[in-house]
Amino acid sequence: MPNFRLYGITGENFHPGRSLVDVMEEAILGGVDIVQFRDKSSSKEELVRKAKALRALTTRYGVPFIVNDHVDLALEVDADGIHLGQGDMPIAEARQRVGSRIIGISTHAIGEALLAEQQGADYIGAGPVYATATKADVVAPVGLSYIREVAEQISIPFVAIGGIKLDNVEEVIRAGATRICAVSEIVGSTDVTGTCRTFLTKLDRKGVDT
Ligand code: 3NM
Repeated sequence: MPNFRLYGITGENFHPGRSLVDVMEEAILGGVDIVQFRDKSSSKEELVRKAKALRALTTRYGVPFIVNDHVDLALEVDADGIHLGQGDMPIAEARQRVGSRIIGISTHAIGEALLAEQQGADYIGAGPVYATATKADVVAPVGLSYIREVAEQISIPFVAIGGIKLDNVEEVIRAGATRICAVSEIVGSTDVTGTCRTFLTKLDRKGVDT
């Protein structure tokens, strides 16, 4: 799969009055280099409309586009991949459906991460590092120790997620994360582009301020 460092996920609740495409375009301009459409509340028609708009945007910028949960939707809009939760369809079944497209899966414990790698996931999410209100049904925070474990034991790309902010990301990076995802901190920002740039600067510095 293409390399990435700053993983952007949509979160429309965090930017009332601002369009989904505008906010994600600002994120891409700030350096988000993979975009996931995550939407737990829209109707089928709305999901298709939004996913198509994001597909057009990401194609324009040459950024991979991932759809959360909905394999049919991912195929319908020709997304580059899908992202699964632990409760979603098994990776083997997803692989049959999406072929060589990217498959990512959320993991919250090292056993899940090892299994995902063994079953052919292209990348994993590792989290939630900190408490988050963005994902309703998420497990308790797994902390930096999980990031250290994954960094040591997993060979496929992993992205740290969950409660990551500009003011705590350095310790996540120092724990071994080279890829970061933040939802509310990015899409809820009054300066989406600037926030993304600052995340990337911190990644460049490997979490060490000089
Ligand atoms: N997945 P924020 S945590 C979508 O741990 C998601 O699998 C998580 O949002 C996981 O950056 C999370 O606003 C929400 O905390 C992340």
